[in-house]
Amino acid sequence: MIPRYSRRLLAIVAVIVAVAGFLGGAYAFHLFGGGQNCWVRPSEPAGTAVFTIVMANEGFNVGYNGSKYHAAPWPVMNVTVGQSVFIHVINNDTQAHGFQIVHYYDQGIGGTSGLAPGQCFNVSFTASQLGSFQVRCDIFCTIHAYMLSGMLNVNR
Ligand SMILES: [Cu+2]
Repeated sequence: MIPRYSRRLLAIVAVIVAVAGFLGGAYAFHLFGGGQNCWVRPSEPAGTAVFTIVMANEGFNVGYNGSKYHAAPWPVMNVTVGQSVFIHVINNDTQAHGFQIVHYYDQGIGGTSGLAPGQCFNVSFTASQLGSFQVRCDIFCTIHAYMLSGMLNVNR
């Protein structure tokens, strides 16, 4: 027969394990505040031009979608005039970055503080004006040179 004090101990351990499991699960599935998983692919209505831009600073992702390893312009987003555009921007770096599209999104993400590390943001608009528009980081960062040559082409 198990002594009473060990049964109590066992019960306490079981409660701790259950609470820890719940909290771990809740954290993993983003049940608590600030809750979105940036890596979930956005679903938008058919006909929308959907792009994902990853800001990163290591491996093959230095800059915007690996822009360090590509000739300018990069990344290039081609859309048709009048089309709805949806750009999912993810900051996978450990520093803040900006994201600005000249004419279409001059205010940038997060103003002068940019998009914080680990955060994501959706930029959406209708591409109503023809032309090529620069996509760039509009705040100070250590890899700024790799984040100035993005291009949005609004084609006929
Ligand atoms: Cu930057």
